[in-house]
Amino acid sequence: MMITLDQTAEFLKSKDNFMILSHGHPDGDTLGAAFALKAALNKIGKKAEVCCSDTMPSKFSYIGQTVDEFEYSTLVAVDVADTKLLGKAFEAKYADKIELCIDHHGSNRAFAERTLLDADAAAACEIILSVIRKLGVEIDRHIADCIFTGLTTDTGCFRYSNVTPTTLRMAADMVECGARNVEINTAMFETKTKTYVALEKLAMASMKMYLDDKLAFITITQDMFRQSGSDESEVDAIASLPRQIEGVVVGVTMREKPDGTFKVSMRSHAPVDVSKICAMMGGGGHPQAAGCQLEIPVDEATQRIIECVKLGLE
Ligand SMILES: [Mn+2]
Repeated sequence: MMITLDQTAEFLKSKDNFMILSHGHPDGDTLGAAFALKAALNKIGKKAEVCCSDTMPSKFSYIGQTVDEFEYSTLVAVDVADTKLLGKAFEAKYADKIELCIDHHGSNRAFAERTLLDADAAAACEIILSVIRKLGVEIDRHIADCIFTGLTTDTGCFRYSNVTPTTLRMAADMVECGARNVEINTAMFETKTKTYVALEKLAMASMKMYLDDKLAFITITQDMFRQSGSDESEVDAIASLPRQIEGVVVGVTMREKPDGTFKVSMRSHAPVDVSKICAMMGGGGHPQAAGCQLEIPVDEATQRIIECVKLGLE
């Protein structure tokens, strides 16, 4: 059932002991949204913790720390479009128990008992900020940091087509409330680990061009993770690279998982809608940033993606 902002605030006020789930392979938006909501619930006297099936990358440690276990009575998911995205273990454990999902993916599968969805929001953090305001909670510096983190990371530092005047006003409000915008943007977009730089070099060397150079395609193998000392948590920043090339309209980053299957991240320039292209392969996401999973050999996976992108460009 789809619910409104008012109904969401009423629901949160009527419950307690919240376990807030982020999606697996967590990013700044899912974590920022989860920890901002936790802080707001704490401020109105509720118990709340954040759980994630994967370890938080250390660059987000200023936002908070996830817990492994929590005696919860209310299960909430944020920035989660599909229970698959919770990660395998969490999907099995929680998929059918989620009472509220707050999300901004148009592809949201409405798996929760209640869903607050705004597909026009650039980040889940936009919706969370509206929820927090509706709860009447004052925005302190910590909440401002959390919300700002989600806004800036899901918009590529306010550069992507999902940015609206609302996004920018909210970001300005967060800075006014004390968000450390310079430090956060530096940590998110400038500082790179040595292992990331080593992985980026290998990834860029793997890049191939298809479809009259409209499609740039990076493949990251398990061997590249071993060689660079990097891991999956550092792949997100690479996904935005292929689209940066002049003339490229779709950028694909395909990475091999330890079990030999592939996770595909797709980025595009408007009007090409990669959520539709990824939907052809069982995935989804946003018009300019989407993904899917493929359980076929690398050559087949590459061909399948090229074919689907070709259809999407027609
Ligand atoms: Mn998001």
